[in-house]
Parts: sequence; structure tokens; C-alpha cells
Amino acid sequence: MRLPILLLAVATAAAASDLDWWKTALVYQIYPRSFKDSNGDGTGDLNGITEKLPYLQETGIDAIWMSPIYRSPNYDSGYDITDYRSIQEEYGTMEDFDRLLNVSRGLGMRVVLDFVPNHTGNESEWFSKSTTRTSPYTDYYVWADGLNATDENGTLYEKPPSNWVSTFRGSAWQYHQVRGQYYLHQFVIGQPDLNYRSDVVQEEMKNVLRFWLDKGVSGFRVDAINRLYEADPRNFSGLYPDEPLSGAEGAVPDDYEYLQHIYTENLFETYDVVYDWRDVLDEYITSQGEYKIMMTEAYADLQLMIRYYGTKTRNGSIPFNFSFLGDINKDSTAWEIKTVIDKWMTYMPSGNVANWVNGNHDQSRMANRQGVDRVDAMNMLALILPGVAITYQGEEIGMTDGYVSWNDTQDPQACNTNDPVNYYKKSRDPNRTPYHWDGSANAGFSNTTGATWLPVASNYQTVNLAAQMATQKSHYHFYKDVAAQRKTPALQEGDLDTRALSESLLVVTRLLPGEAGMLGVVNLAAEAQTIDLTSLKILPSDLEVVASGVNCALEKNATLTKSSIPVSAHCALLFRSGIVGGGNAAGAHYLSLPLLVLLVVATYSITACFS
Ligand SMILES: *[C@@H]1O[C@H](CO)[C@@H](O)[C@H](O)[C@H]1NC(C)=O
Ligand SMILES: *[C@@H]1O[C@H](CO)[C@@H](O)[C@H](O)[C@H]1NC(C)=O
Ligand SMILES: *[C@@H]1O[C@H](CO)[C@@H](O)[C@H](O)[C@H]1NC(C)=O
Ligand SMILES: *[C@@H]1O[C@H](CO)[C@@H](O)[C@H](O)[C@H]1NC(C)=O
Ligand SMILES: *[C@@H]1O[C@H](CO)[C@@H](O)[C@H](O)[C@H]1NC(C)=O
Ligand SMILES: *[C@@H]1O[C@H](CO)[C@@H](O)[C@H](O)[C@H]1NC(C)=O
Ligand SMILES: *[C@@H]1O[C@H](CO)[C@@H](O)[C@H](O)[C@H]1NC(C)=O
Ligand SMILES: *[C@@H]1O[C@H](CO)[C@@H](O)[C@H](O)[C@H]1NC(C)=O
Ligand SMILES: *[C@@H]1O[C@H](CO)[C@@H](O)[C@H](O)[C@H]1NC(C)=O
Ligand SMILES: CC(=O)N[C@H]1CO[C@H](CO)[C@@H](O)[C@@H]1O
Ligand SMILES: CC(=O)N[C@H]1CO[C@H](CO)[C@@H](O)[C@@H]1O
Repeated sequence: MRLPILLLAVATAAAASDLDWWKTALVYQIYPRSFKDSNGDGTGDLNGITEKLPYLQETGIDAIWMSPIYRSPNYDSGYDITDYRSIQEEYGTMEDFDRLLNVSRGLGMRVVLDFVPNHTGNESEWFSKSTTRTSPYTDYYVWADGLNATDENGTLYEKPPSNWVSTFRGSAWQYHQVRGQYYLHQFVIGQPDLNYRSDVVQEEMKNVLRFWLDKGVSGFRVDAINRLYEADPRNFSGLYPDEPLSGAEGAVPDDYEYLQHIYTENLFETYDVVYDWRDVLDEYITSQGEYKIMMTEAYADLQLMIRYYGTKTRNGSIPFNFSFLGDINKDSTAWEIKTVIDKWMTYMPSGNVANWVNGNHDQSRMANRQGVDRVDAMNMLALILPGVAITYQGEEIGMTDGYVSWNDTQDPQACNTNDPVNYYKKSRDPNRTPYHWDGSANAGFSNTTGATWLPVASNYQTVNLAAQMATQKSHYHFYKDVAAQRKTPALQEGDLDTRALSESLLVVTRLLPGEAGMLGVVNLAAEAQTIDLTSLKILPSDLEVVASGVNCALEKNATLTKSSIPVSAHCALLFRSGIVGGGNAAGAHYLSLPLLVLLVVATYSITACFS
């Protein structure tokens, strides 16, 4: 009898963690072209990722999220998908993907995919059939007739359906000879926007989600979500309405900033699609026993973003909070950082899961934005705040932006400037250069004798993983030490308290009654300071260093009391405190029911074994 009961209990506990895993997940964003090249063609690939999965597991990563790996002609680094159900050849095959998934599962890590629903590539079969009005693809895209106009000399000419501008400059409308109409592309010309006002498109995209969920992926990060819908011409006498001018200084009509995007961004219909996808993902709670994560990307203001979480009647997604990217920089004070954290926690609807993003493939690297001196601090904050933490590949070792010449430039956003002098202001290539595995040729990223797809950053011999693994004091060891604490009850469930003791001292505590507390201390100043935390009444007095940043004099395992904590210049420290008071005797109150069942049964079975 004993064994079956025990197994049942274990199964229940596992199921619970499969349902809750996402609430505190440490997610690692992989940019596949730049992570690891396994076949020597200068471009990263799936087998390269699979080869490095054990590294990620050792580091404490719960899930990897891969930027697009779907078939694409690559006019926009894989965001122009031509077949949502196959793998881009240079990354490998579907068998390689299945193996990656399997190995990842074997290591206890989950795989999250990028979902790019705003558009397909123009070379997709869907688009091709839409240009010839072949059912059911006729209305898969946003098609419209041009408008007649007369120029200053009275000559008739045809102009695009509206004044809308693409993110990458110029009209958002492109004339297509075969169909004799214009199609909408909010991004590059090769990316026609899908028509979400078509039920067939809605169903098609749900089936794409199901295709990958059936394989066993653990969810999606949804790209460019706030541009799914445009104004409905039926509400504007059959025409697409012009957007009003923004009045932005220095903007010319071809610039995206020239217009106020009231008809192309953040339309309320977008939220319903997100809630509908949530329902699709929730089908898998029953069939696979796993909660599937959905993270949405939207560069919108806070109030609009918050709506992605869902409503009283519909569940939604986790909107990426980019406040660490947008609202914190090298000069931010402890007061400002505290304000940014508190603001998100305040506006987030209660019961929802926060998230902290320190970098991605679209932004300059953290070490450049926040300064090398703040790499440990920012990594630690993301990892000790409640909710999901997302690390972009390379931020754990403090990689910096690489230099990419005009000749080597790949990013369409930069190429479209046609400006060999100022292109770099628009380029996202510097933050996409290959990962620095070691100090060997091509930073260990590729064994190619030719060029890698983007050049490796010049500092790879000093800033690389192997070097950081070899020394006790490194961004990598600090990151790993902090990540290791994420499974503690305090970081999983503890109450959050943030304090700015001064302009340069930030203190974050996570305290849970009956458990050891966690205390993060950041000194942003260029001078050492000694702090007294006796004003934090609930924080136990005895502290032990569990992670010590590269600039800190206090070493790991040092013990001290909260009344006097010496913090070096530009140092980030993580402490474990003694047991926080106020809990009930056993602390059992804080355990989830399945875990409780497991403990009780385990105790029984141990007793039985020795009786
Ligand atoms: C690079 O590695 C791949 C895979 O091991 C191998 O097939 C290829 O020959 C190597 N290329 C060079 C130039 O060493
Ligand atoms: C998946 O991994 C398991 C071990 O974790 C192994 O036994 C199995 O053969 C693998 N399957 C595939 C298709 O690679
Ligand atoms: C534009 O002018 C052409 C030729 O004069 C005409 O056939 C067409 O219907 C006009 N289109 C619109 C939208 O008025
Ligand atoms: C209008 O005519 C003038 C004089 O012939 C010419 O210089 C100008 O380029 C024309 N404008 C357009 C838009 O064709
Ligand atoms: C797709 O768009 C690109 C420009 O981005 C163009 O060069 C190419 O010819 C287009 N292909 C098709 C099939 O329309
Ligand atoms: C737009 O038109 C649709 C029907 O075509 C209608 O349901 C909707 O309420 C209208 N929206 C606005 C903002 O007028
Ligand atoms: C939302 O999700 C939660 C947790 O998965 C579930 O308990 C709740 O019933 C869902 N609400 C709706 C409206 O579907
Ligand atoms: C860039 O390419 C052009 C044309 O191939 C060449 O003339 C120029 O020297 C190159 N510049 C650099 C910096 O490599
Ligand atoms: C700190 O203590 C842990 C466990 O007691 C031990 O494994 C580790 O080696 C110690 N680290 C240092 C830097 O002393
Ligand atoms: C927010 C944003 O622009 N996200 C993506 C939407 O699609 C474009 C073009 O495909 C990508 O480059 C963006 O990263
Ligand atoms: C990029 C982005 O969406 N940033 C928003 C994140 O949240 C802050 C508020 O905390 C907004 O101000 C940013 O615009």
C-alpha cells in the first residue's frame, strides 16, 4: 500500500508545480542566430542551442525563450515568417527542434517560442494565394484600393489608401501588381499585415499555436501585439482614415514619429484576441497538465499594458514591463529605481504576476544602458523581485554592444536609413553580436574560417563565459548565486519591501514568516558606505552573504548583523537572514496542499520502513 500512496503524492506535487512554474520562472531569451553555431556556417542554430542547454540548466534557468526559428527569407531577421509550421533551414530541421525540446525536458527546462502574429513574410503561400484572390486566403491580409489624387499641375495619380507610415519609414502601404491593390505592412515591405478582422485568420492562428503546443512547448512570447488591428474602414465610409500629425520635432513625413498612431496601435479589439489565445493555451491544462505561459510585448503606456493581464471575465497574458529598459538608465538614482518598481507593483491588478526585463534583441545591452558598474545590481533586482525574470543572452556575463560597420550591417531598421554615417542610431545589430563563450577565435561561437553573420564584439577576450567561470568574482558567478536563491520560499512568495535609503542606496527585502528572509542591497555610489538597517523591524538581525557582486569587498558566507553593513562602491549584495518571526509553529500554513500531502505520506513511509 505504501508505495502507491507515495507515488500518487509525488504525482500531485509535480502537477502543482507544472501549474505554477510560470509565476516565478527565470526565463532566458536566446537569439538563435547568435547563440552557438554547431555546423561552422557562421550562423547560430538549434543544435548549437541543444549543445549548450546543460550550461543554462546549471545556471538556474527554468525556461528558454527562442526568438523566431520559423521558415523565413530573413528580410527582417526572421520576423517575416513564411511558414509558421516549419523550421528555418539554417537553424536546422524539425527533428533538431524535437531533440532540443526533448533534451530540454530531460534537464527540467521548458521551451517557450516566439509567436509573431502581426504579419507573415510576403513569400508565404498564404500571401501568394491572397494576391490571386484564392479562397480561403483572399482576405488573409489587409488589402485596399489606392486613392485618386491630382498633383500641383492637375495631373491625376494614384496614392496609397491612407497616410500611414511603416515603423521602418515610408508608406505602410505597398502596391501589388498581381492583385491590383495595396497591402498594409506596418513593418518592412516584405511583411504584409494579417487581417484579424477575418474569422478564418483568427482560426488559422489558433491552430498554429496548437501545432506547437501539441509538440510540448510551454508557451509563447507574443511579438508586437499592439499592432494587430487597424481602424475598421466600415466605420469611416469605407476608407482607411488618415492619422493626425504628431508635431514631433524634426520628423519628416516618412518618419514613423511624424504621425499620432490613433488608428494603427492599441485598438481595443487586440485585447480580445489575447484573451482568445489564453483560452487556447488553457485547453492544455487538461490535456498536458501544464500551464502554458503567454508573455506579450507591447510598447504602450502602463494603463494600456495592464489590460493584457485580463479582465474580470477573461484571463489574459503577462505583458512585458519594459520599465527597466525604458525608465532606468546609468544616471537613475535609488529613489527613481524604487519608484519604477513600486509603480508596476501598484498598477498591476492584484493576484497577477509581475515581470522584469533587463534586455532584449531590440535594445542596447544592459552594460551600455546602465553602465558596466550596474550589471550586477540590475541582474540581481530582476531576479529577486516577485514574478518572472527575463535575461537576454549574454547579460549574465555583462556583454556590451559590439561595433558593426555599415558594410556589416544586417538590421533592416538600420539599412533603411541608407545613411552610412548615422545608421548606427537605428541599428540593433550591436546588441545581437555572437555570444562570448570563451577567448578563442570567434569567441567560441563558431569554428568558421569565414565571417560570422555579425562580427564578434572586440572585447570577447576579456568578457567571456569561460573566463568568468574560471574566477570566483565575476558577473556570471554572481548571477548564478542569485539565481540559486530563487527557489527559496522567501523569493518565491515573500512580501516585497523596497527602500531607497539615500540617492545611492537601494534595499529590497522579501520576507515570509517562518522562513529565512532575503535582502538585496545595492550601492550605486562611487564610494563605500556602511548602512544600518535596524529601521527594518521585521528583518532578522543576523545576515549571511549568499551572493557578492564583482565590486564588493564582503565575500560570500560572511556573516554580520543588520546594524552595520559595509557596502563597497558599485556593489550589489544578496543576504540570507535568520528566520522571520510571526509564523505559526510549523510554518506548515505556507505550504501548498499537495506538498503537505507529500510530506505527511513521506513521514509515514519513512516511519514504516524503520519499524
Ligand atoms: C566546424 O565544426 C563542424 C561540426 O563539428 C565541422 O563539420 C566542420 O568541419 C568544422 N569546420 C572547420 C573549419 O573546422
Ligand atoms: C528523449 O530523451 C529521453 C531521455 O530523456 C530519451 O530516452 C529519448 O530517446 C529521447 N527521444 C528522442 C526522440 O530524442
Ligand atoms: C480613380 O480613377 C480611375 C480612372 O479615372 C477610376 O476608374 C477609379 O474608379 C477611381 N478610383 C476611385 C477610388 O475613385
Ligand atoms: C509640375 O510642373 C512643373 C513645371 O513643368 C515641374 O517642374 C514639376 O516637377 C511638376 N510637378 C510634378 C509633381 O510633376
Ligand atoms: C518581398 O518583398 C521584398 C522586399 O522586401 C521584395 O524584394 C521581394 O521581391 C518580395 N517578394 C515577393 C514574392 O513579393
Ligand atoms: C465600427 O463598426 C462596427 C460594425 O461595422 C461596429 O460594430 C463598431 O461599433 C464600430 N466602432 C466604432 C468605434 O464606431
Ligand atoms: C483564470 O485563471 C485562473 C487560474 O488559472 C482560474 O482559476 C480562473 O477560473 C480563470 N478565470 C477565467 C475567467 O477563466
Ligand atoms: C565597404 O564596402 C565598400 C564597397 O564594397 C568598399 O568600397 C569599402 O571599402 C568598404 N568599407 C569598409 C570600411 O570595409
Ligand atoms: C560558503 O558555504 C558553502 C556551504 O556552507 C560552501 O559550499 C562554499 O564553499 C562556501 N563559499 C565560500 C566562498 O566560502
Ligand atoms: C515591438 C516590435 O516592433 N516588435 C516586433 C514586431 O515585428 C517587427 C518586424 O517584424 C520586429 O522587428 C519587432 O521586434
Ligand atoms: C517600453 C514600455 O512599455 N515601457 C513602459 C513600462 O512601464 C512604464 C511604467 O512603469 C512605462 O512608463 C513605460 O512606458
